[in-house]
Amino acid sequence: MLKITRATDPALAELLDEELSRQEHNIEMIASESTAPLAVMELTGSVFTNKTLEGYPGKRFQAGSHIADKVEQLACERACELFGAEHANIQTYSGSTANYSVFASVLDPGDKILSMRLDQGGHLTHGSPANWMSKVYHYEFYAMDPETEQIDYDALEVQAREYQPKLIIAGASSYSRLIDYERIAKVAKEVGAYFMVDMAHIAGLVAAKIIPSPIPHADFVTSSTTKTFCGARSGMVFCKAEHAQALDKGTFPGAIGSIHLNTMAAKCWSFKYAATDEFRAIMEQVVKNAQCLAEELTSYGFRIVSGGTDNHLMVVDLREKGVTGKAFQDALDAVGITVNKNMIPFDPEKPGVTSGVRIGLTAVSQRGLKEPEIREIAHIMNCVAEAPEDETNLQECKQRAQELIAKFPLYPAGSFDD
Ligand code: DSN
Repeated sequence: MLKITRATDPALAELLDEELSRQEHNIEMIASESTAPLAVMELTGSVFTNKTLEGYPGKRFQAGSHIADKVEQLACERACELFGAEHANIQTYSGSTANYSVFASVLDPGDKILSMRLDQGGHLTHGSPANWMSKVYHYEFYAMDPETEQIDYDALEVQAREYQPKLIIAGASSYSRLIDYERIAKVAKEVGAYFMVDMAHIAGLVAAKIIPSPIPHADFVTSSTTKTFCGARSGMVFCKAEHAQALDKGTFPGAIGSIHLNTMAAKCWSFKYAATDEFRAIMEQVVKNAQCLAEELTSYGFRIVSGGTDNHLMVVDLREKGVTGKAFQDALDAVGITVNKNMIPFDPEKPGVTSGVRIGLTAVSQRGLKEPEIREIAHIMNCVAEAPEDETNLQECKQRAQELIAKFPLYPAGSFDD
């Protein structure tokens, strides 16, 4: 696959080889990651990269669009069927631009948005002061109930009534529980707000009907197409038919320029693949593996935020183990298990240190790992936490991790041979 790069830029080809080897030999458990199927790789690098196109099928700004029009129409039809949506716009480049598309569709500068606290699971583009959206709109944030570490719906309702936002956002980057979309939709309707769900993390589980869908309840549903959806590095937005015109205008020309037709073709393939029994079986195993890991880690004395998980991820409170999120992340990295440090709700530590890590099960489930392997990973994690600075311990853990993952190839043998 890298034949020409190898000949023309050996230094870069070497970095690609190193990254392939890193992914192959490591146990990748970053919750926002998955492994793109080879068809997605193929289509992402396809001849559609060459075509510049703006507008919508039948209303383009450039000629030569009749074939691309068919791809976009097919992709939108498949997307709507897969998710049971009334309208899909799949021109956005990522989950972030999917969110910007919705803001551009229905909000004016200065409008008020109510969204989930970033340090309790929300997303950067939902109003973090570090994100430029915070300069455009006014934000208030809802929080977790300190007891349950789940969304405090009563408080959210009070906030919505007092704040009178124009948009309420649900959806998160590190929230392991199901969200009561119906309840939030009800309060959004009561206060006259639009309701948007960012399902980026859980889109694959929703597509496979493993967990409830936000589509029937929300005005807009945004997503990236990586994460549990296991597709191209891109985005998608769904909405009710009544908002279709606003969404299309808000997306182009409102928020983006020309389409990335190469990733659109890859998304089109994924919308077909996500309807298969094969994909559904992987998604089922993702949740089983996540629940297995949560139970095992609990048995070793780790505390799982909110007590468990209903989806592909969990946030683990490490305080009982006497190790910070950063130290545990680095020690796991040294043994070849990749996770990320993560704030726990009401975390006393700084964001660069944290008291927790976030662990996701999508990529390992795609590789075929099941409960016995997950139990072994939990045991390795516990050994690492017991002595994160002991080099001999880390070496032993690394050997066990490598032996385990070597039995589950990242891609079929020979996939990247030239
Ligand atoms: N929000 C980041 C994450 O969940 O890792 C990337 O989308």
